[in-house]
Amino acid sequence: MDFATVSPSSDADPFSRGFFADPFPTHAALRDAGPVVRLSRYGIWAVARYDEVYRVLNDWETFSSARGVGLSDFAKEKPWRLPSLVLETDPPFHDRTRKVLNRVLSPAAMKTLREKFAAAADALVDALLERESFDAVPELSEAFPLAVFPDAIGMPPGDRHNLLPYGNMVFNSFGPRNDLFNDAVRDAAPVMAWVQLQSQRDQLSDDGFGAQIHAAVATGELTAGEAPMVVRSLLTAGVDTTVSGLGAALFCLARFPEQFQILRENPGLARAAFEEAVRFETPVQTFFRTTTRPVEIGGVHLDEGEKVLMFLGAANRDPRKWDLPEEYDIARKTVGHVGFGFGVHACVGQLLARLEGEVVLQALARKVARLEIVGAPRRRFNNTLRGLESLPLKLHKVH
Ligand code: OVM
Repeated sequence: MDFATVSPSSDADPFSRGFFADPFPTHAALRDAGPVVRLSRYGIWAVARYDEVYRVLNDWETFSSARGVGLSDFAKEKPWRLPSLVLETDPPFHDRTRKVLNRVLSPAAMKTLREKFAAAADALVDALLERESFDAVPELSEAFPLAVFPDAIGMPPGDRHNLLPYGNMVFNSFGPRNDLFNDAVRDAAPVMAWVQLQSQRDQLSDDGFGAQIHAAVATGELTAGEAPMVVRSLLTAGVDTTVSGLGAALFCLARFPEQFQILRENPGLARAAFEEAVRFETPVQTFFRTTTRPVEIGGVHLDEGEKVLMFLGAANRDPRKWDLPEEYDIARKTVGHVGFGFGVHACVGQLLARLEGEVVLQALARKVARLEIVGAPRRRFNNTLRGLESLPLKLHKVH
């Protein structure tokens, strides 16, 4: 029997606005179609079940990142930007840059930031409690990372808002060259130049993540040319992701008010509440790999050099893995979710993301009686990120 002729196929477009508005029926169809599915529109393979997503994430030797983690195959097309020295690489090269980032973003490093981050979250929530209502996307989920992350990097003041359009471009660039990508990169040049400038040693303070990355030149871990590129990775991956994660958590806690009450009774659950929001909404929805050899997935044969799309969001709601996956439940055991990926490329900033989520949700748990959605939430469409454009919110004070 020729498995290739019977492998499941779908004409779904997972980079269309209709899909982004409601991806869940398509996620379910792709999971149910089989362990691996051909996406006929793009001539690629896709995995949407938890077990297969987990397998692909954990086998970097077969499922390479070095040919790009987007739709574009760097072996066939010129990369849109200089490839990342960490995201778009394989071991052993990958491990050298990764080791530096592991140290810079280590548990010990997080400890030095916690008090500052918690004070910033308290101040922001206090200010928002004085407002009749506000848009929680610009004023909380964007404002908080922009208030703490550039300082942690040691960036110069000014123009820090550029981090948002830059991230939007890069995360769109992992998808096809559709309108979302073209619109995002229309005025890319000045923002790209700005990011490159911010990554230089002389732009960065002496005490931030940026300086710590550049210090790896003196120890021989990075070359002088590599250090700014590794700083660029932080500037790329560190803002839009946490913006989507915080937005996800706020949207979850507003839509599941009983869960917010459980959090209020025990603010120690803030970290768990954030983690469950990362599972439930999966801010980074997709990444690709490229096969380095012929391989079988669930009896289906894939050739060498095939792009494989991993639906992290579908895996995080796979009923084969999760009980009541459509429920936002802050008491759930979320261990194993793939919202931060898994394996050698698992999110290197995940402790920083969790710290940001934890301090914001702790501030809300302590100071706020109820979150009320006071207008129509709107989604922000991006080829990779699932997030919100607008979330009109009112915070009710504790009396
Ligand atoms: C990087 C990079 C960019 C986007 C995402 C990411 C999720 C890393 O430039 O290294 O990780």
